[in-house]
Amino acid sequence: MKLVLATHNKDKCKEMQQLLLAYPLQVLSLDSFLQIGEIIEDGSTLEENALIKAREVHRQTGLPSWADDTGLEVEYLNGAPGVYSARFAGEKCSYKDNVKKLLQTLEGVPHIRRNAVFRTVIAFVDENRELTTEGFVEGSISTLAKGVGGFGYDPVFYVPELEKTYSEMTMTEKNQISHRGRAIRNMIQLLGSHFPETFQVLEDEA
Ligand code: ITT
Repeated sequence: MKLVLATHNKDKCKEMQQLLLAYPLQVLSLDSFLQIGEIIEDGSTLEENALIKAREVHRQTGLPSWADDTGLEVEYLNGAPGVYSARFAGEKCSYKDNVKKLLQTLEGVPHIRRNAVFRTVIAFVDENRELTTEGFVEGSISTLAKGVGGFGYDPVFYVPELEKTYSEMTMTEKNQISHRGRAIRNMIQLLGSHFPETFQVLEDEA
């Protein structure tokens, strides 16, 4: 079975590919479909945006498509940047710009008020179905960036259970516990009932 990852974000792509490797799939990225340019994400929720991306890539390729929309919800900011996480510091901003803006915005805010949730919605679209699943992780925004791995807000997203930021984890470690890892495993389980031969849940994953 072919599956197109409907994202222009190479970092998200790598994490998704790692978890999909175990299944008999031909995973394609948008590098194989250069005609697909930027997709306007004008939904007001992660679910709407994930579906917009998966539908558009399915429409243009005719293949089963899988999209991820992710947001960081900071309690002190009433859930911002949320669905606007990519553009928190402005259009065309870098990961660093976003992290800098977040740390500046939370300057002086005490630890107990820095709670945050990282949330991912995965959408799968083919000619017969539209499916979505979610995964989230509760953590907090650290006062300093820490670690060298990951991408985006990873250097400042602190996971209390592991006592480190996402950037202090390997990709495998992050995928085991992350918002994206959870959403992906939920989608694999759901697809198991639609495509049992392809998405059998592996023994040690169950
Ligand atoms: P696509 O829409 O092409 O998939 P995107 O980068 O715009 O790529 P999102 O809207 O889902 O993707 O992500 C919003 C931003 O949130 C993203 O640009 C990163 O800055 C950040 N982000 C997403 N997943 C993350 C993760 O696992 N760790 C840290 N930051 C993440």
